[in-house]
Amino acid sequence: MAWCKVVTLSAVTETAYIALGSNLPSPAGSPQETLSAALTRLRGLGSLTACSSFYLTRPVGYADQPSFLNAAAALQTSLEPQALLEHLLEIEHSFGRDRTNGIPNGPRTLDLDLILYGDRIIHTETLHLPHPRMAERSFVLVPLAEIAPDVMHPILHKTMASLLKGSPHLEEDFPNGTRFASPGFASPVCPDPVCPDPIGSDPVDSDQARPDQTDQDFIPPS
Ligand code: PH2
Ligand code: MG
Ligand code: MG
Repeated sequence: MAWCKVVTLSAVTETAYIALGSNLPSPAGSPQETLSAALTRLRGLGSLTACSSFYLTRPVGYADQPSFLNAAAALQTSLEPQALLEHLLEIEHSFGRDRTNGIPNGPRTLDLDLILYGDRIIHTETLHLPHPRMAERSFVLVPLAEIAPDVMHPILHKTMASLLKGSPHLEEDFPNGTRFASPGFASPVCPDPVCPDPIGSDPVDSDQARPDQTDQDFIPPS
């Protein structure tokens, strides 16, 4: 009699949301090429189930630097949060991220921030989930609400769409004409990302700008 043993491998997975940002050229090329290449690397950490358009955004927190390109991705992964964070830091490093320039919120080749990991609330020395500043950062909320409008913030108990609605700096951080999109690029599937021309063109109202931000700070990345 033959014995047949069936082994079912079922790793528990969770959906993590990652915010991507770049405003300096990296070994992969322009910020656009960097974000595309970073998304490809994220595919190695699980299943990339959604990625947003790329958005050109004003620098927040430290104005004297080029505009950022920002995006968000959903990653279904069996990696635990701390392990995922370490992979994200390693990817940043491989794209030339230099953490020694000492400017808080300063320019960077690649920033990969772990924003949400399911509904986990975590506070350790190296990791805070949900990301503590996500609700005040429209450069995080806009791409996130594009791919996950109904996902709940586990502490504020609001969806990404409703956090975005209440976002205080939306207009000035997103001067119109800063959304890069292509048909089929956004959620739910992630084809190989291609970034075509920006859409929209209305200029930003400079009266709306925060004191730390002026129109001349808005320099599209090459
Ligand atoms: N990241 C920061 C600080 N400021 N501003 C924009 N527009 N986009 C970013 O990704 C960003 C920022 C720190 O991580
Ligand atoms: Mg960041
Ligand atoms: Mg970061």
